[in-house]
Amino acid sequence: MNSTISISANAQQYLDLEEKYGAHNYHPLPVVLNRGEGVFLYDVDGKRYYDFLSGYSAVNQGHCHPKIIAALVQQAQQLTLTSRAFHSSLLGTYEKYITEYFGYDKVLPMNSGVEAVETAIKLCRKWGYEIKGIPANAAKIIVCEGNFHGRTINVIAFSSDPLARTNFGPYNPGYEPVPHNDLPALEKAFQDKNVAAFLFEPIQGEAGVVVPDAGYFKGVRDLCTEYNVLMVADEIQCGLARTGKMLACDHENVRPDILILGKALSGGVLPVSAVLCDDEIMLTIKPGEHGSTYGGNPLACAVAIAALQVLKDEHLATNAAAMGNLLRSELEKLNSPYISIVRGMGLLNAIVIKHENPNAAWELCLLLKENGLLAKPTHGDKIRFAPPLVITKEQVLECVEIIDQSLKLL
Ligand code: IF1
Repeated sequence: MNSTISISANAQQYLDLEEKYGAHNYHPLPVVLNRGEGVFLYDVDGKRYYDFLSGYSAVNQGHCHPKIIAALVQQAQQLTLTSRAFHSSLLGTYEKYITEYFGYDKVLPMNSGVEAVETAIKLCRKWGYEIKGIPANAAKIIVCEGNFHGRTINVIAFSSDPLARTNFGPYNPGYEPVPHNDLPALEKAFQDKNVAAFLFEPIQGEAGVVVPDAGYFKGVRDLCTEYNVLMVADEIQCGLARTGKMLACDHENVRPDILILGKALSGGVLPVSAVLCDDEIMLTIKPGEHGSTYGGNPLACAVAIAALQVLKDEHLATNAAAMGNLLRSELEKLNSPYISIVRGMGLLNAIVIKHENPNAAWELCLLLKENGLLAKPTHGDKIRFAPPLVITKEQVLECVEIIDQSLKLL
């Protein structure tokens, strides 16, 4: 096996600009993209790739979906931002649409995913003090080991990933980790009367697509109800049809007390996130107690309505379920000596690579790139396979062929 980093002089010039003028907070694959359409990305030399990352599940509807772009362009020519100092004709319309779509009393619109997570944490604490009666400043939030909820200084306080938290201290208190997929550990943590909430990803994405045992979501729901703890589902990555249901929690017909959405809420067009919950929780935040310059802006509202409508109109959850089953079964049929595990739900999948070379996952991603498929390793030996949910059967089979050919070169 040899390193297969090949990049054109044309593309190299873009890397050089980033190297010189940009922060070095990522280590991207050596590819420079300038166009996207559906499941495909195109580099500056016109080469076409299957996108098996989907912007970390932000592009569930496919790149530059025409209906989402049309909504963006139309609204962008009319009104993009009023701030929340004034009302806009779009906000209430969007709020009605999305709360009826997911079945909650209210929504608090934000921008990035981590802003929505921070908002949910603030709601949990407010509810804890003002409704549950937790003593002032004593509220605890239970989180999962291996979590990823974003990169703000508060959220990394409860990250278990050294990369995400080392040398960013001091770390905010008030969080206690338990293993994901461990109901007895969760119930033990709930013995503390100061626990306000349990914040978790139904399926842990960054940890390498960790799918919990059947019954876990239902077990979490029952424990949260029994101990009067808010069940907070971060569905920023696993939601919005990605796992073969509109929400990952839908696989067990479980309704979180607080639902956090982001990423594909805009179809990859601009940052849009949202926190949904019922009045008892949402109305603990009073005017002036929380906000955001761009939160709920008319452009985001128009784009989010279009993005959500596409998920339903194109039955993308059903397609994700079917194509995910096909992808996993075809990958298993390869019987590659280098794949130790194939796992996932819907089109949120990962393979675990076993190879004497610790860089094998990265090397395989370079080979996949050469063969026309873009994917990225996560935590060393895992590679996420998460194409846009519009992928067809023929395209899945072509991608499996690319993966097979690349594995043989490893
Ligand atoms: C990066 C990871 C994925 C998320 C969940 C909240 C957020 C994310 C479940 C925050 C964001 C992104 C962030 C991006 C890479 C990507 C990622 F590798 F970082 F962990 F998807 F797994 N909850 N995930 O997955 O949303 O503020 O970014 O909009 O930071 O490198 P955000």
